[in-house]
Amino acid sequence: MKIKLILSLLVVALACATTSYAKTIEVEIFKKKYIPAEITIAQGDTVIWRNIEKRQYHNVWFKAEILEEPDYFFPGESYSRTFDKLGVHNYECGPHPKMKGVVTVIEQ
Ligand SMILES: [Cu+2]
Repeated sequence: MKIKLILSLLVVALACATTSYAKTIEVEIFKKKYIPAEITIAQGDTVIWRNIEKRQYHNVWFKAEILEEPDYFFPGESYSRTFDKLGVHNYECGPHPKMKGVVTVIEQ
């Protein structure tokens, strides 16, 4: 009985040690800048962009991948995307094309 319990605990411990969990990475938007503008994440991670401006709206537009411009989001609001495709994903802000960012997705 005791050995069975110890064995099952070992199995659980091993499973925890070998599983890598997807993370959520935060990018702030302030004074018409993505902060940080360049991030590197692992496949399956999610990026959440938080608008912390006083009154300016923005969006996050992966122009090469998504043809239609996404909705704007306002101070206090956020936008998120989960990345499954490896590689370099460039984005910009629709209403402020000088605002640019890069999400590089690497293998876990
Ligand atoms: Cu903007």
